[in-house]
Amino acid sequence: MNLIEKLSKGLSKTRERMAATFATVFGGGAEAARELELMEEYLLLADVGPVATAKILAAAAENRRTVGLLPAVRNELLRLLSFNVRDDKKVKIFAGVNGTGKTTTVGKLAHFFRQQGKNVFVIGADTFRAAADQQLEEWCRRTNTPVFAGKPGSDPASVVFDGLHSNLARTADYVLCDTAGRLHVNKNLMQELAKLVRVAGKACPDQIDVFLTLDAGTGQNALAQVDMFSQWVQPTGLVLTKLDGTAKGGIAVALAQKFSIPIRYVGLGEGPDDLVPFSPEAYVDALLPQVKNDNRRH
Ligand SMILES: Nc1nc2c(ncn2[C@@H]2O[C@H](COP(=O)(O)OP(=O)(O)OP(=O)(O)O)[C@@H](O)[C@H]2O)c(=O)[nH]1
Ligand SMILES: [Mg+2]
Repeated sequence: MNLIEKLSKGLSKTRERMAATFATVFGGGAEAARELELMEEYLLLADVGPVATAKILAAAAENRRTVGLLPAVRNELLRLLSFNVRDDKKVKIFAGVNGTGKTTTVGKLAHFFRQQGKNVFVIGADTFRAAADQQLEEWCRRTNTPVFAGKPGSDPASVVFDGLHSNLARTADYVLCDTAGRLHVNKNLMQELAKLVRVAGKACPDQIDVFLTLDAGTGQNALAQVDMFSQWVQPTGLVLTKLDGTAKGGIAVALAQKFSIPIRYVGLGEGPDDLVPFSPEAYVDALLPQVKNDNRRH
């Protein structure tokens, strides 16, 4: 299965929910007002959110006359989701709320980079959860990636400091750093994360990406998570996990509309190959229902 097929399969729950209605209305010459109503309903059900939905439909209104509503919305979505990704940083710190998929993403990304022949080093700075180091070590064993995991209870910033000053970090193309899950409303834990990122930045100036990991299934709450994390650290990228198991795949659009933080990777399952770099085209094609013959003029 190629990446587009994978993403398309992952988002099928979102898409299939209304595909039949869509085919009837868009393929059957319904009135323009009904099309608009349906498109709005579709975007809201996919969890694009009311603000982004209103903006997309307003922006699509102009083009709609010439190309039809569906292609106009498609263009607007592509515009929203296309980011200028600045150069890739060597050190990638994964942060996020508990259970969003940080450790799994580190494992999958290590696999992804290893397949490209890159040297990867992993730092396990989740010293909070008892079995965190074992989970990470198991992932690294599968991908043959060296890992330095901090002792349970130790200061995560010190773990990152030690890890980044090791020879393995120096010679690696990429260093992936797993951190403990934390609630965005817990001030102490957010301070701890800010310190960890500061320490990493001192060890490797200008080489730090902070990737905020979000569970696509949490819907609009993901917006609050980005908001709160951004008050403590500056996320340079978002990772949207569990897109395979949700009918709320449209959250990527809401995120893109609200924050100018690029979505970098999406998680589409629990296996090592189930992580793909975010592609706006693949995402939009997988999100929107495919309707044939939508070339009518209004
Ligand atoms: N279906 C699916 N499951 C995922 C995906 N990413 C992670 N998971 C699962 O989600 C669960 C939590 O993943 P973890 O990687 O442990 O999450 P975490 O953010 O490290 O969790 P904490 O360290 O406890 O905060 C595991 O069962 C993973 O297999 C994904 O893209 N799709
Ligand atoms: Mg974890």
